[in-house]
Amino acid sequence: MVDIDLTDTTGAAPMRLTVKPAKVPPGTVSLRASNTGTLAHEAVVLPLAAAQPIGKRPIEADSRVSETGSVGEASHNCGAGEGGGIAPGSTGWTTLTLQPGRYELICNFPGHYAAGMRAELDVTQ
Ligand SMILES: [Cu+2]
Repeated sequence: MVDIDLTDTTGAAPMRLTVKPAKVPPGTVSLRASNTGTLAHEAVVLPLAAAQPIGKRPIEADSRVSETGSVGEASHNCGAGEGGGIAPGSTGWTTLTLQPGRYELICNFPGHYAAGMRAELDVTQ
């Protein structure tokens, strides 16, 4: 079980996405994303290339980043998988099978990635 905290400061930056633990073994991984902020948030799991740093994805015209290659997300309010966002005070979850590698967990609501909502999850033995 990986716990993800999604938060903001009364709708403003800094916004934060934190992951605990930040390192898990490969295989079945359950993600539980709790929104302790004041806006809707989500957690999307994107692979990272070997030397790719977190926080450097290009911001597109809609103030979001590309989700190409996404391996899953927790964005359903009080439910599993993909949805319209996790409301303040609620939790969303998903269970994924993760191969070894580095992943970046992000909130892709417009502007939230740029405002700081990203963290690394390492999947390794
Ligand atoms: Cu967010």
